[in-house]
Amino acid sequence: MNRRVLLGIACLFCCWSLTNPTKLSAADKPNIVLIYADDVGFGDVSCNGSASFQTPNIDRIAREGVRMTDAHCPAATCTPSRYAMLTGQYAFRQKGTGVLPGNANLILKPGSTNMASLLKSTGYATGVVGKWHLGLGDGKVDWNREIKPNPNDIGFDYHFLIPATGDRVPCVYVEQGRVVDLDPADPIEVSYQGRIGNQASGADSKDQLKMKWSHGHDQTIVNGISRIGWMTGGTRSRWIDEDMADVITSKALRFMDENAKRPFFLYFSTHDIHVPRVPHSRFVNKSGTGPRGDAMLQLDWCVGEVLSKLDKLRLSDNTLVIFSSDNGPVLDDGYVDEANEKLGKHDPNGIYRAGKYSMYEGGTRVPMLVRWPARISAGQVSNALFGQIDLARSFASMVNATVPDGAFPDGRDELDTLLGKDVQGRPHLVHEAGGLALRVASWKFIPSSKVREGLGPWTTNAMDAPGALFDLANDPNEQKNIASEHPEKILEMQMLLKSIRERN
Ligand code: NG6
Ligand code: CA
Repeated sequence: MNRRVLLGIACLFCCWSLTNPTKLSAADKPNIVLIYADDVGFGDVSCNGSASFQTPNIDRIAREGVRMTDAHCPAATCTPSRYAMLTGQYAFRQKGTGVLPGNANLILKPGSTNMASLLKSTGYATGVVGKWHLGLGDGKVDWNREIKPNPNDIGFDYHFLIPATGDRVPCVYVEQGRVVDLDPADPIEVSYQGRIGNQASGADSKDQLKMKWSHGHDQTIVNGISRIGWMTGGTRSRWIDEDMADVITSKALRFMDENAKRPFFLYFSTHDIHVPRVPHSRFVNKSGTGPRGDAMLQLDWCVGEVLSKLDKLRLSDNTLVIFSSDNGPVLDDGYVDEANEKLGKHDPNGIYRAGKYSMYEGGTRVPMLVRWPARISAGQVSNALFGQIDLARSFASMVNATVPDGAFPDGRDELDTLLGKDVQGRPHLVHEAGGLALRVASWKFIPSSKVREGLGPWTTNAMDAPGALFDLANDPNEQKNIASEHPEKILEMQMLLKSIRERN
């Protein structure tokens, strides 16, 4: 080939690259930092309207990128949302994906494709830091040895985990398959069947508690807080809740430092603002709304640390940063922490109805902020319908990876929506909260006869058969059930939901 022909090909390639800005060559693979907060509602961030306290670092992502107003986690609780986000498969298709106990086995199977394994196969360094809640090991977990399989076996090069939740035993960190700083002379045992050992519990030693439980959470006391489940041993390894944000943030920053020279994917899964809400003393009483708001300030600090690390490493321009949440907000989720009493005028769910555990919008419509200066113009607001279920396939598209057959079965390539270019987004989306609800354009169909309501877990709202239909364009707060006026729409949505449900 002569030089002219080569030059011509190079020019064509340049033109193609410029006209296809979302398709990158391998050398341009952006870093991906997915900051996944816990139980943060649509209205808990000031860029979505929280006026009670400010979240300037979280807001910075929106200011420098896209703020999505109609983005949803797959489910209204943690485990199914995370399972679905990482596998691109709705959790209802897979048994055992409900909220897991702290000794559950790993529900992502080694050998099957997930977001991390796909990115790893294209050369990414992959890490998960923070809340896991997708189980560990296989069979009875022995916390005193290497626990396998663990995230290393499903596509993460590095992990530093809160194994389940902050309110579930074992209250220890797991790094690369092992409990951190375990004293072999003080082995750990965990039970969700019945009491083990002779440690104080929340039920019988209330005087030892620094934060009282309101429902559940009355078993083993760790760090003055009683938890769900029983544990003995591992005294030296037990976490201090007040230090948790500092500990996990430092691990996230270290992962970025160590992988600054290659494309990396960091799944930074914060504990905040899940219960127990026990932020570090530097955030206590700073939000004016009690521990829940203080935990939001702490979360905002964590986000700030991540963003300034990217600045310092000069990686901000070519890093896709996403901030979102695993389910909607909740006030009293089992501890007496004044979440209701100190709420004031704060609207954790913004203008939406209900929150965590609910099929109403508040259950799954979460903050979704996306920044990638090299490819996304700043200051956009997108009202496109978007589901986190699409993240894995969209990342695959972004890095030009081939998705293996059968992987990410419910996910769509919504990269253009993520980048603010497609203003429509998904044609339909399933919400999972016990039962299933369906969105099609602005229509919302809730077939269930009982739906959790409010910002606490224990209230239900009985609906009239055949369920409820709302037009979110006119009624974003889902107040006016127009099912009886639109029997044909109900039928159409029932059929679509049935066909999605039956698809494998
Ligand atoms: C519930 C817990 C709640 C929380 C939730 C899981 C009780 C009474 N309630 O069972 O406190 O831990 O599970 O939250 O135990 S999630 O965000 O991880 O899904
Ligand atoms: Ca959650």
